[in-house]
Amino acid sequence: MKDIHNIVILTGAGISAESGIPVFRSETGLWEEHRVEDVATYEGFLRDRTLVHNFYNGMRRKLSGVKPNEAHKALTRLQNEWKNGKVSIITQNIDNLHEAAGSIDVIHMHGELMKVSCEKCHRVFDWDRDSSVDTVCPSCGRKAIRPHIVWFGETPYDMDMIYALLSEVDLFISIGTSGVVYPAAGFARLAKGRGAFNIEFNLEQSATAGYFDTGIYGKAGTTLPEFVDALIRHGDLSFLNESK
Ligand code: BJW
Repeated sequence: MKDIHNIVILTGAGISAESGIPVFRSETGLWEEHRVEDVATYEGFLRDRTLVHNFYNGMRRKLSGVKPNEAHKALTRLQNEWKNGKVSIITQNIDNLHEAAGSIDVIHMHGELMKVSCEKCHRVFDWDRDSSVDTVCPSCGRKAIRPHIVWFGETPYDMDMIYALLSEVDLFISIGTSGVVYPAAGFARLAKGRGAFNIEFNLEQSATAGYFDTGIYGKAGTTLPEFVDALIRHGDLSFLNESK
């Protein structure tokens, strides 16, 4: 097994499930009362801006009582204690639980619930209250505020930075994502192409399980802290062979 320097971590809704935030693709998922087309596309926003503002207002309010879990904390520990290279966290999640756990430089490729942006001047603002069609942009003064969320058909954020990280990754770890939404679902294949060792953490095999060298299945709040502890102690993945 090759030496590990740079670690890239991709997280999805499953890492926040044990904090009480429902995942997307389940019977009780986040879109349960709405069609995805209505609340997760720009066309849906054009059809009914009030509905979409209120949908994300509800999510933003719920987030205020939510705390990071052991999986978020384990990633912060890895960032703090890994001395052989860089640990980069890319999240598809719009919650702020990685930051609440103390992680730094988190890339939110699908946007952030605690931010809004202006459709006219394109500035982004920290936002901890409700927004509506009448909300005035703090910068240009126009009523053109939208949730700072990447909807289907829109370009995710920081893709240049993400591709640069994936071009120098030695260990790629995917946690709690179903692997059905692109471009994130393609990162494991890119990392493999670069020669990385790929590991997925999930309750079950994801749609992209074929691109992973190994999978660790169970709740991330239990499996991830154990893995991070072993990785920091060994400095490599030799413990994976020992545990077989
Ligand atoms: C646990 C656990 C525990 C549970 N422990 N695990 C046809 C083919 C290919 C692609 C396309 C296509 N047609 C259109 C596209 C593109 C489209 C796409 O991928 N569509 C697919 C549905 C087919 N993608 C886009 O439009 C994206 N943009 C784009 O591609 O632009 C072009 C471009 C590409 C590259 C460079 C430049 C330009 C934008 C995608 C935006 C996604 N936005 C959302 C948020 C919506 C708003 C909201 O309501 O919040 O992001 S959708 C939603 O899905 C959200 C998530 O981030 C994302 C991924 O979901 P995630 O995180 O995987 O959650 P789940 O619920 O699916 O899975 C949870 C997992 O956790 C499960 O596996 C569980 O088992 C596990 N789990 N508990 C460990 N305790």
